[in-house]
Amino acid sequence: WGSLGHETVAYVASNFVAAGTQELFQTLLYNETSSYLANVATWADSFRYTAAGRFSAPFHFIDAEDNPPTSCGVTYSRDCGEKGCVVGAILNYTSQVMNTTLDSYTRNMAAKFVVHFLGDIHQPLHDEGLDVGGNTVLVTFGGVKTNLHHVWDTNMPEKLIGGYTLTDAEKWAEILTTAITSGIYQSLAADWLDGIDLADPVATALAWAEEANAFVCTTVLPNGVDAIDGQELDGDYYQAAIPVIQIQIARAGYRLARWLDLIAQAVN
Ligand code: DCM
Ligand code: DCM
Ligand code: DCM
Ligand code: ZN
Ligand code: ZN
Repeated sequence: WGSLGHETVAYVASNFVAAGTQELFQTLLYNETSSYLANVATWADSFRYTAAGRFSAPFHFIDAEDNPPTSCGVTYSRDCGEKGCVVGAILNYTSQVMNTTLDSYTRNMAAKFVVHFLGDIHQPLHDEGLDVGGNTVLVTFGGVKTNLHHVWDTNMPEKLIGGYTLTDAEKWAEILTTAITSGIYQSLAADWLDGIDLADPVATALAWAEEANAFVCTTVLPNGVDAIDGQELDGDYYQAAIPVIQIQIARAGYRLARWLDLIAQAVN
């Protein structure tokens, strides 16, 4: 996701975490405001473009070697490369946040990675290897040349909300929070937490990756790459994608809240 998506995931999570969780993460992140998660949600994207952070670039995705739209699926042993992937990164950085013998610099960085990677794993094209996660599929959106990955990360969320400021993210998060507590997601949200197991972060994250990757076959590439190659996607394609983007941001935020709650329970 772009900054709007990541910050919205973070705000949704802040709306659901327990008081003790908020306290722990405000301390780890040196931020006592209500934006303590949103303010660090895009840090991992800046870090990966620095020399010191290059190692973390593969941690933002898992390149499923499936065959959409015929066959979708994620396998840890097959798809998590030797340089790492988002599933392994969630495992490693979750363990670092919980390790109170580590220094606060390391745990601060780990907390920022966890907030970011739970967002990215819910973007369908971050769980797909085809055409470098859609990066080499050239399309237009509103007449502007871009690529399929960027359309999902940024163009479609920003068209929906009309901007990408922190305030835009906060507003979108309020809408999704209401949908979870009393709206279209109310009957579904409890199931979103099924299978969450802090003792098995790989199984937990793989289930999230599988669920997001399934949308590559149904919604991202329903008729294959050739059907959208060079096409304008601001039309029927956008209309079909929006419900998927909305539910994936909502799920990511709700699950991030529970994941941070479980971490805080284990640490406190
Ligand atoms: N980005 C950045 N610096 C750059 C290029 C991109 O911070 N030089 C950010 C903005 C994009 C985001 O990276 O929206 C995409 O990364 P990801 O989907 O891994 O979060
Ligand atoms: N950004 C974004 N959507 C845009 C333009 C920029 O998410 N349409 C992000 C990418 C950069 C950050 O905002 O990381 C700052 O962008 P800028 O330098 O364009 O203000
Ligand atoms: N990306 C991905 N899968 C890949 C490579 C990259 O999901 N195999 C994502 C990470 C960024 C975006 O695509 O969100 C652009 O990546 P980069 O800036 O590394 O080209
Ligand atoms: Zn991306
Ligand atoms: Zn990322």
